[in-house]
Amino acid sequence: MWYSISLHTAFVLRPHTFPELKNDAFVKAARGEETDYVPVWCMRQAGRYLPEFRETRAGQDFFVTCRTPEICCELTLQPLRRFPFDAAIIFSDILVVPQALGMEVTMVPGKGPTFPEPLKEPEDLVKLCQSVDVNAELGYVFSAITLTRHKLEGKVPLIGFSGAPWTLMTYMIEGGGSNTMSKAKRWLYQYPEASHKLLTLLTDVIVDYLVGQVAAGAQALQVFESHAGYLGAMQFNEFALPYIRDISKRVKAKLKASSLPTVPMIVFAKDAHYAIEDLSQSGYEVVGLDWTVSPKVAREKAGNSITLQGNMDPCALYAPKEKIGEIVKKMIDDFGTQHYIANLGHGLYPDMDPDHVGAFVEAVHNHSRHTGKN
Ligand code: 1CP
Repeated sequence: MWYSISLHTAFVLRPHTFPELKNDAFVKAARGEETDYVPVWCMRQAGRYLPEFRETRAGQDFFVTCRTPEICCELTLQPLRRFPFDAAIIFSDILVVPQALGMEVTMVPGKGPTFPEPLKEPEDLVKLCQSVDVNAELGYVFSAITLTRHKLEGKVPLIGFSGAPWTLMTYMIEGGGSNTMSKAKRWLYQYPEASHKLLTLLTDVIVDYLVGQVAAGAQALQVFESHAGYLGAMQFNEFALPYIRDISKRVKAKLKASSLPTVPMIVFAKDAHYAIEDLSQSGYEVVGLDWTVSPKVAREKAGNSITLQGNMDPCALYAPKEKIGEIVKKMIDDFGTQHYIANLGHGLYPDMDPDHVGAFVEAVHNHSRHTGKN
């Protein structure tokens, strides 16, 4: 009886049948295969810069939205109706993982994510759920992915994502955004053992969460280490890199063991220039770059076999459209058209002009088609 077994078992035993993928440029580039043009998508492409996004979100609590698959699906599809992006990213948030661990997180308009009771001392770790059932706690994300994968009708691939352990740890200790991450960094220096315990717990949940996303239909996975830049090389090597490596290794092993498709994985560690070489050997097919590293330096550090993703300064979208075209041309000339996925170096801001996002996408397609395979 298929319907009496758990959702997870159903995923494993009977994978979904989805519409055939029509535009595989992103997946091919991510796998290091040759493409006819440079695929492009934008971090935060499903976001507040779109009037239709603001309308759909209006008056609705952020995390209620995240828990409503139909709305997540709609928000994910909105940017694709406007622009010929080569990939979609599921609308959700990295902070659903701390929620799954039992923490309360609210999105305060004008302020951002807020944890009323952040972790203060190592004793607080016992309050966290020590073994998370991702199907029970995060099944709503899986449902959103499955629904969106159907509604995409194979137009472009769907990217799933998670925050990386260190970035999630910062929110859980800081209680929200922070300029210094000094509370979270205090843990690294004062309580290294408890820090590793927390990072290990997060890693375990993230691994199951990412595997669940693939079972639900995600065709690529991005791991966001957005707060990597607050760590120096030494701390990154101790508190971030080992967990980032562990995630790719364990996700791939679990996908294989469950006969699920192996999907390309992207690691985006913002401002971690010192780590580009290590990240390119950490089991991910793609290394995402922020705008503060030059394409040539990044390529030298990463080697030729890895695919790079990025890295236009998001604020370049404030420039006139012709200037955006020039910046894109230089970026593609420097990265080359192969083993490369165009993106911004971080997410879009709410005050950005959708027309300029369109100009960015168009410039990437036009210039890379024109330049040919180099
Ligand atoms: O009401 C709203 O719409 C709030 C704005 C918003 C949006 C659109 C938040 C709050 N999250 C999201 C969606 C979101 N978050 C996506 C959706 C898909 C897409 O990219 O189109 C993704 C991938 C994220 C991931 C995320 N959330 C990251 C990693 C990427 C990054 O920006 O570095 C981080 C750090 C968060 C935390 C978060 N969520 C929201 C805000 C404002 C923040 C940052 C808070 C802070 O540190 O100050």
